[in-house]
Amino acid sequence: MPFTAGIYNQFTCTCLLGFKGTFCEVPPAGYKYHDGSFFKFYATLKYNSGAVTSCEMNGGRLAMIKDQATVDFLKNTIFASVTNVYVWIGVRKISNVWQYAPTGFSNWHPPMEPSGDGPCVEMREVWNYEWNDLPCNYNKNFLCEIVIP
Ligand SMILES: [Ca+2]
Repeated sequence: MPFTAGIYNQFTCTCLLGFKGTFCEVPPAGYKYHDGSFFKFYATLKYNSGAVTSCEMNGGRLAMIKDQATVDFLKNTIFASVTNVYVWIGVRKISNVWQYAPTGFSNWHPPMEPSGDGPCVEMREVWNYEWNDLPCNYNKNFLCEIVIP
């Protein structure tokens, strides 16, 4: 922690939604940090639209996976104690074009995905967290991300 309490008392931090502490260093409950973002797995079943709303209400979005290191973090940390995960992520097909994180990273399950089932995307534990496209009106758990500006 690069801060020392008490020597910066000439200002007050305005925290992002859900963050607390003198320096807003305390994330919302259950969120864990990796490489510029906080992630949380929600073990609640929702349609994709409901998952989007839940993430937004908590100050974030459905998670965008930007690289393999993030996949490894999720596997080893966020999903370490969860089994049989089918989880909505934020990748979407809009006007027939897949919208990825700015890195362009994708993690489709070979050889058949994306198979054209729908514009929403889940990660599947049984596929080593590779991706499946599917319709948005399934009930799934979901993964939210709060990006630190
Ligand atoms: Ca599919």
